[in-house]
Amino acid sequence: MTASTAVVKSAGESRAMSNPYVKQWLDECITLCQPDKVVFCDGTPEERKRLFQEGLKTGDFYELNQKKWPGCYYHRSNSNDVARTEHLTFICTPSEDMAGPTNNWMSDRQAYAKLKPLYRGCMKGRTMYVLPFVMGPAESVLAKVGIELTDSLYVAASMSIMTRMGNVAWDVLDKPGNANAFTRCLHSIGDVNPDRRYICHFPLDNTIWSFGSGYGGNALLGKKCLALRIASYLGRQQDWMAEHMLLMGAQAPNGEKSYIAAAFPSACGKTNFAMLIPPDRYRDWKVTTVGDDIAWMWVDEQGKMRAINPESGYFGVVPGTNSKSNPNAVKSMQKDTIFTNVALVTLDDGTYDVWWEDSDMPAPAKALDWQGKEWTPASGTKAAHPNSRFTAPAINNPVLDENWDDPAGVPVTAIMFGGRRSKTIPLVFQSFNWIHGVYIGATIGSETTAAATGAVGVVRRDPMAMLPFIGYNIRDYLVHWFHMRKKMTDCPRIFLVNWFRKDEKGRFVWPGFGENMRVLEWIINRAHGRAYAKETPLGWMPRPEDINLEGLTIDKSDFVKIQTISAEEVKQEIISQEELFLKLAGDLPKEMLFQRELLISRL
Ligand code: SAT
Ligand code: MN
Repeated sequence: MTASTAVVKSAGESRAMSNPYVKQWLDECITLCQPDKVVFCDGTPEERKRLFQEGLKTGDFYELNQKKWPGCYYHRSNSNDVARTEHLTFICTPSEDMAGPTNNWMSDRQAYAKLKPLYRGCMKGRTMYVLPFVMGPAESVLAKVGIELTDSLYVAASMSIMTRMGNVAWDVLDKPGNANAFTRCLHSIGDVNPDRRYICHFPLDNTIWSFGSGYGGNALLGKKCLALRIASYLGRQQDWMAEHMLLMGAQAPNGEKSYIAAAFPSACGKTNFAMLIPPDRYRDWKVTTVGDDIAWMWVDEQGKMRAINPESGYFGVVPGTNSKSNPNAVKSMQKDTIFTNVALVTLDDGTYDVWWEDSDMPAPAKALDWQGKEWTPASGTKAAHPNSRFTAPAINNPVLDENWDDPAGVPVTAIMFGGRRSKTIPLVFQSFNWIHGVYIGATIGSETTAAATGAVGVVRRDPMAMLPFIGYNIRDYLVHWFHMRKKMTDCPRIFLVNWFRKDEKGRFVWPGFGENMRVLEWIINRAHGRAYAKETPLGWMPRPEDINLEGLTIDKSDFVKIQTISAEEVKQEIISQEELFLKLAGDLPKEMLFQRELLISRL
């Protein structure tokens, strides 16, 4: 440790220093980064308040009007730093085969050598925040501790919302045999230069080094980096799964409760689905949220699959969120929330308000846009960045599930895969069995939207919606999915859904949003062995009379239309899956080949 570093004495400091592994790693990182000051965070609401106050001075935060937005703050990130940078994200292992064909790979030694000079002295003149956190309820069999060292106030405040932070983490490390069981997360925003930006994962060392970005998925290292990439690697070693899935509860009028895990690629409405409000006709049903982004799943002693949400907050897309599209998200962000990269509006009394496209509020006459530039409705540009975000505590969610924090997790009744597909893929079908379900999940595709750069409407394969998040070789990941079945006495039923199928005039046929409840009801009834389905080449499908269509603007013939399977279109689909299969070259698990052949022969 350099003599010029001031370590702020606190309870957290003494707990950190009493752990020899933490102490040694911390000493190394302080010597490398040379911060002026080291602050140990405890994750309390009082501390978060102090971080916000500090941020008002440094310019990291703006305080919103506290009457309208109690406890809410605004943050603007660098305009070159507003989304995850998959091309700068690496799995760093001795052999390239460990990372596999879908990840960027760097040798671990090379990565350390490349990044060390970047970190050297990078925190001079800055404060290093030490963030001890737990992913998952601390008493859960899957709970994982991480410690993030960061020079970003925004990251410190955000992590205290998104994770269980503070003493709870030191307590887990103090249990016998746990002292060294933590993910070492080193983060610096550096000079936010994309040419010096690296998000590196070292699964063999349980280590993450992130440099040069302050954006959520790149910088809140508990989220995608730990809870998906590192965790998926650990899950493979330890027989559990880390998946990019929402977790929701659905309680039927008779009190029966089912839990569903669902994987949709980005921009397919995961957060909206996890907070779904049943339509009037389903008033006696209750839908509740366990999680909106990540599920960790394992097999319990009875051979049943259970799941926890490792996070304790939501980091959701803001534009398009309003009391029609997602009333529960609107309520979740009403207090104690950080808004990032939306538009900032100055009110008459000089306090600040926020605005975004498709919010409940009409556009303001003028505002500062997400880049801090003067904006008016005539500007012809977006005021809020399409990927602007809210960071809100889970406890704000009015439909938070009563078991969301239960260390025993929730039982998983069904797994859904989905994507945005204007043709070919029907509204809903069930896989014939687990292996067929894995094939369906592994081959899901989604059409690119205007929110992302590049051509719109191109189908991109995104296996299990995990393409950028699998922390090891996709071949082994798929084999792991097959292997998990062998551990279960009975397994969740697997379904594919597509809310986005269009008619010949290019209009969405299915009404979506709360009406997805009708599909959910069929899925739940199928999973419990109660609903009828007919066999088709793709899987088990409901007939119009098997789904409640009462009171909808669409009729049975519309329903038949979006359930139609065209052999020609499915053949095209199989051909377009080749792109993914070729990437896996000689490594494709045989089950995948068999499933494809069986599908072809069913046509
Ligand atoms: O990658 S982020 O966590 O920033 C957002 C997301 O894709 O869920
Ligand atoms: Mn996500």
